[in-house]
Amino acid sequence: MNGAPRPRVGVTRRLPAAVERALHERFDLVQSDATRSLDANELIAMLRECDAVLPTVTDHLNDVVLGVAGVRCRLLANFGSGVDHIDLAAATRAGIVVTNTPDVLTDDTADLTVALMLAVMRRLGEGERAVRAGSWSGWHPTQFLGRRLRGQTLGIVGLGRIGRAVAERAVRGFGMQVIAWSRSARSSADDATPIERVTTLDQLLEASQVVSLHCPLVPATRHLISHAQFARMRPGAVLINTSRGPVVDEAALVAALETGQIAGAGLDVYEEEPRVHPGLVAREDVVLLPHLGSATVETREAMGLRALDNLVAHFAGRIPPDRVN
Ligand code: 8YV
Repeated sequence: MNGAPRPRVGVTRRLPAAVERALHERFDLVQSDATRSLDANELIAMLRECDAVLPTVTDHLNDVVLGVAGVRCRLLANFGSGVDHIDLAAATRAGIVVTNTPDVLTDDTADLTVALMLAVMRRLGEGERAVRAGSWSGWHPTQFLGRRLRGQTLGIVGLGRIGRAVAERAVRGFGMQVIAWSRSARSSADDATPIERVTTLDQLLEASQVVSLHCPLVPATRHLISHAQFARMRPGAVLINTSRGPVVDEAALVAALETGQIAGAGLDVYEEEPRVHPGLVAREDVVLLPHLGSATVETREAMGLRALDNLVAHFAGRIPPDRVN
């Protein structure tokens, strides 16, 4: 060991062991042992004590937290792709670089989206609950009949990496037709998967049997799907959300389900996690998962190592590869 002090890195949650080992080899870690997220005062203390912080989606790094005096932290190496829990403008004002972990979670999040599509369309939650409750009376020709995916139209809102990966699975694996709408008009020239781009969200909602959300949460996408949008959806349609809870107006979703405006929903994310709207919990036609999109051993390790790459680049004086501000 030479005498140069190692950078001090704050880690807000326990991470997969391989990631913690890799971080430990390079940095002095200030790590929370708590199984909960840090509160504002704890986050501020970490920002003041550390050269960089590795936060997760449950750490609310808002303008108050990032605007305090005496912050030593110069990098927020987020563990995850979405950075809506970080006020990017406040971070920039405070001279803090923010990075994320794209790519590595694309496949797993797309897989989970397909799992939710199948679960809702084939009524898996309902059937599983019946078996567990002992209320299953045996096979019956018209019991728990769902809808097949093949031939249905899937509408993808937000055609980024995950949206494209879902489209690929839907077309190649399930014989669905895919249409897509994005706020940004990115070229799809590189796509081997046939995806028809529509020019308005309403067009997509009116044509889709399954609507799946894959846009980031930014001011323009908060409550992107609300009363007016549910009114546009087809009566038998279902909504899948593996992006961010506040993209959907949950009260409007409950109303749309109650009035039969739509036929079901599959959700991995919620407006105020971990709280789930009681009107959703009560329904059989809704499948509810606890924010599992990237929750595999492989991906959580890869996310940690990608955050490590950003830390290493930063402390080597380079621009981190996944800079977002
Ligand atoms: C992560 C996610 O579990 O990457 C994201 O944006 O929503 C999830 O896959 C979460 O962000 C971890 O902090």
